[in-house]
Amino acid sequence: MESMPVAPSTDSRVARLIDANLDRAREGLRVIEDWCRFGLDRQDLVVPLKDWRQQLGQLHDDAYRQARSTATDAAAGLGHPAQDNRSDSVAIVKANASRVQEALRVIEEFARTGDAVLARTAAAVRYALYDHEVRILEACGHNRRQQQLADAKLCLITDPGADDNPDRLMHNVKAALESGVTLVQYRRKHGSDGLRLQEAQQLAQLCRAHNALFIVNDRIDLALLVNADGVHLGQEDLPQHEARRLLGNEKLIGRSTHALAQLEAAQQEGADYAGVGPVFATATKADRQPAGLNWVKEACAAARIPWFAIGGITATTLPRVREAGAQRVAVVSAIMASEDPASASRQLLDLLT
Ligand code: TZP
Ligand code: MG
Repeated sequence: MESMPVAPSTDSRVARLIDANLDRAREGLRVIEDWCRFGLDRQDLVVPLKDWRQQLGQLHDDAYRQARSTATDAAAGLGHPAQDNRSDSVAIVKANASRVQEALRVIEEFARTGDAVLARTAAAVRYALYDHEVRILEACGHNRRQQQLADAKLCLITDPGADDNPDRLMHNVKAALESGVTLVQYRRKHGSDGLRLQEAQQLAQLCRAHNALFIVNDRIDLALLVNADGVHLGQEDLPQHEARRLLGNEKLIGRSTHALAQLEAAQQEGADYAGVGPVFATATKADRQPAGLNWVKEACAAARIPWFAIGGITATTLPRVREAGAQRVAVVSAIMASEDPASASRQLLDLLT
């Protein structure tokens, strides 16, 4: 936007106030912008922030700067205890968005008569920032989950198997979480939705208490109902774009892949992670031919997103899967069918470090 001639207020107190709030707004925008750039790696979120910062910079007239006098500002350097509690990026984004919104509102009120262009710009940026803040906070949630997913080496899938016992389900998942498992996927192909909802709710709570990610297989509706961290979809489930529309921008979407073209499609469409299998024959998926270790090697060469080898993986077969290039694996039976799910989990985690 072209810089317009400014008619600075004849009242130096107003000029000083506008100067302070332009600084505030520009600084706050820069804090948010740098997190979008370096923390989230989201150029698309950076662009409007930079534009707003520059618009305000161009309207930051010398007349305002000349009124500046920090030395005589009675409130200079005053902090607030809340500033010390901003430990995470979400809190920093929220605090700075509020700071910018407040500063812009002050500018709007006081510039209206003396500098209509500045007042209008402040109003426009303030409104646009309300929506942009929501998008940034969604990106923060997505980014946090992606980081946590990338750190996870072992995914426990809770398929109940032949011995479908709800107590055992909870007991085994709890044992796995206590042993260091940080990613759980709820999968139930048989049974009622009432049961699914109840189990998913309990597991979501359990995972939250252990700071583990909780993903729901197949069911976006259940994932939303229990506020899960994401969904896992197969080749025959909803396409990525539609799944994303339903699920929102904060959550993870995983996709099962059985061949290279499927993995390439999944990552091109924006899946957050992939399942790669079945590596070996498995009773959990008896209908599917194993794809073997060659598929793991191929996936390893092509993957740009985190991926989990799956299918017949046990402490015995895992070393070969690792040798083929897998850094992450997903298991059902190796933990769910184990007499000692805690030590089974620890053993698998040890083999993956
Ligand atoms: N997808 C490919 S193989 C498989 C799924 C869900 C089942 C893996 O189960 P197990 O018992 O770990 O072999
Ligand atoms: Mg499915």
